[in-house]
This record gives sequence, C-alpha cells and structure tokens, in this order.
Amino acid sequence: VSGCNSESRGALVVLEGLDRSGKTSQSSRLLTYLEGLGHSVELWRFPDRSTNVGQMISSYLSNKSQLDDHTIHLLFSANRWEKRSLMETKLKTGTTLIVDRYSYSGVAFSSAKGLGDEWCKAPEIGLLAPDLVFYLDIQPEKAAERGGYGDEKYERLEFQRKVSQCYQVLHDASWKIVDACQPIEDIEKQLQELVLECVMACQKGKPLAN
Ligand code: DGP
Ligand code: NA
Ligand code: NA
Repeated sequence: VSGCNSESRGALVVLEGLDRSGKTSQSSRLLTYLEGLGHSVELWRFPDRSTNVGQMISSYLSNKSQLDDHTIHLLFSANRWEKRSLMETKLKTGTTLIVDRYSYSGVAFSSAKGLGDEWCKAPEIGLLAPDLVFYLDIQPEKAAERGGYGDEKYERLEFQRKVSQCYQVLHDASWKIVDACQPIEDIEKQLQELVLECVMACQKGKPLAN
C-alpha cells in the first residue's frame, strides 16, 4: 500500500446502537468537531428517508404500510446500496463520512424478528466497510426511560431487548464499545480521541475495503 498523498481519503465512521442510545446527538457533535479542525466531513444517516426507497421505509416505520419482514429487510439494504457509489466518491475525494446507522442495524433489527443471521448479512456484502464503528452501549430499559419512545414500529422495550442481544454477536475488530450512560460530554471526548486516529490512518492511505 502506497503512503503517498494521492491515496489520501476520508474515513467511514459509523455510529450504532439501540433507539435512544444517543447516536444522533453524538454524530452531530463529531461533525462539528471534525469541521472545527478543518476536515472535509459530512453527516449521513440510514435509513435515508429522502429517496423513493427511503419513503417506503418511512411509511413502514410509521405503520402506514405493512410489508413482509424479508421485503423490508431488502429495502433497508437497497437504501444503503443506492448511496454506495456516492459514498465511495466522497471517501476517495477526501471527505470523511459520519454515518448514523449502517449494515449492523440492518442485521440486528431483522435477526431480532427471527430472520437468519446469514440471510440478513447476504445483501450487505459488497457495501463499503466502515473504518470505525462506535457502538453506544445502553441497556434497553435505560434507553426506554430517556424521554420515552416515539410511535415508530420498533420503539418498544420488548423488541429493543432482542435487538440488543442481536447486536452483541455482531462486534468485530472495527468496533469501539462506548458506555452510553456516561455524561454526554464524556462520551463526546472519547469519540473525539478515537476518531482522530482513524481519520489520520485513512489520510495516510489505509485501503478502502468492501
Ligand atoms: P432511525 O432513523 O435511526 O431512528 O431509524 C429508524 C428505525 O429503523 C430504528 O428503529 C432503527 C431501524 N432500522 C435502521 N436501519 C435498519 C435496517 O437496516 N433494518 C431494519 N430492519 N431496521 C432498521
Ligand atoms: Na428511531
Ligand atoms: Na437515531
């Protein structure tokens, strides 16, 4: 692997966790932090509800439409696939992406319904691999206490317990598990330290993987 500047690229940084784990506010804090240091950086989230596929997902989540479990699984995956080439372009031209949920959500939420792990993982094969995944670790009961859930499909304690168990088997070498019950500023500091290392490694030419 060459370390020359032409290989310099942005980092793919993913935040994962249960609903109400604090991903969304930590994602925007990370964005502000990296922007402040002069990095080119964007905040993305999945599902991306702005696309046609995203609107089908949104309608499903708000109980306005019903879909077979396999069908909605493939739509979530398709929603990531439709952004793949733009994602690759951004990363290769030096923009770091902070992504609020990614393939791990896809597998955790569908296997929590009882779909097989391997079947759930299959449509994610070939998507870009994150350089770093922050898992905001919180007990489902604690998450449920946080200002309550909204009305969306998966925002029920019993289901979130299953999702939590499914996340436990997905951890890989790219994961950093962060205690999401710490004060918000403490979590922010931990993410800042870990993200910089990752951004530097990508600038130095760490290869982008599938
Ligand atoms: P959010 O916009 O992050 O609140 O996500 C909406 C809901 O959809 C949330 O309960 C998590 C769930 N979700 C996110 N990604 C996926 C996925 O790929 N598959 C499934 N089944 N659920 C997902
Ligand atoms: Na949600
Ligand atoms: Na969120």
